Amino acid sequence: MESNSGATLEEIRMQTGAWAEAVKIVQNQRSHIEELRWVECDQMLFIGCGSTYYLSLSAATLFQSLSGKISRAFPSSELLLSPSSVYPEGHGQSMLVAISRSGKTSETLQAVNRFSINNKGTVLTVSNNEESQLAGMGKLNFCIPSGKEQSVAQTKSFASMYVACTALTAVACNQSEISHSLSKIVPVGERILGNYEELARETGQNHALERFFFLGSGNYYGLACEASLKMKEMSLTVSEPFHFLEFRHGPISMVDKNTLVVGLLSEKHSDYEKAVLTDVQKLGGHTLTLGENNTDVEFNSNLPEPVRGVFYLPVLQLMAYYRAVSLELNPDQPRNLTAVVELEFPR
Ligand code: F1P
Repeated sequence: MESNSGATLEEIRMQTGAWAEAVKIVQNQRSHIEELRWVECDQMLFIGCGSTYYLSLSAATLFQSLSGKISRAFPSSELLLSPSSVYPEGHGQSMLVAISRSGKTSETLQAVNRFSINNKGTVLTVSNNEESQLAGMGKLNFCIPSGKEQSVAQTKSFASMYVACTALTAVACNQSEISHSLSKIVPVGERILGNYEELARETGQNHALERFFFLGSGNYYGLACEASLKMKEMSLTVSEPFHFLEFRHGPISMVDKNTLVVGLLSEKHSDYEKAVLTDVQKLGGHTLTLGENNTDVEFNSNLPEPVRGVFYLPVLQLMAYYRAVSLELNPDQPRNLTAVVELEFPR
């Protein structure tokens, strides 16, 4: 089965080149980013669909924690269907970061159009397709072509755009240590890929596991959502994400010996987070932890926490890939999915 599903595997394994390009592309526009009218912006909005919505969730949380500015994420469609939930009454200017691998998803294009026509503020875009409409719609456009993919499910593209959002946040928030640390992520990523592909394969191929939960708090919640989506899209497996401590409030009733709970551990609150996983183990469930150290998947990066988000992705992407292949599914072409959703909207 691996022979006809090579694109996804290659894209996951080769993603660190796209991480490096993302850092470069953002840092090349450093002076333009610094010139944006950040102080006049009342709120940051991050939007996307599917994977790029989950990316937005993580990016908005990171941006708010480093800037102190209100930062929220929405599915692009909410700017069209529920604008009152996006723009508070009497609010001033927003800064919109529109994220899309293809740059062609019509909900995202329409949301940006509507935002601009209604003078809501400044638009920035993050994508992988320099020929797309979206890549020309922002005041600044961060396009990472080496993140482009053949596969339908996003892996390296997601990671490249996530790194771009981290780099953008670092420059916008004047966090020079984080900007500098981003130049060191590639060797760490390559080491993680090299050290843990076997673990990802064994876990993915373990058919005794029937359902998966991904737990993450803060900016790791969006990444937990994305990891869970990979499991669904590629391997058609029942999978759900939760904020760590939410798991005890109902979902834990699903735990049995056929359950794997994956913990995207933070540095600050790992004691609280590990306690949830201990509860899972007491109920006979299995756990897998990722984090800087003292975890099943150790990053050992010695880099500041805000740059570590991307390190959670490769092993979880590989796990979904190997599960799909072991179930004789083609991860390059998930069931019922197209790479881009293009809809007609009334003008
Ligand atoms: C968004 C997206 C993908 C998903 C699916 C449909 O695309 O939701 O995340 O895998 O194939 O489209 P994009 O706007 O990021 O190109």
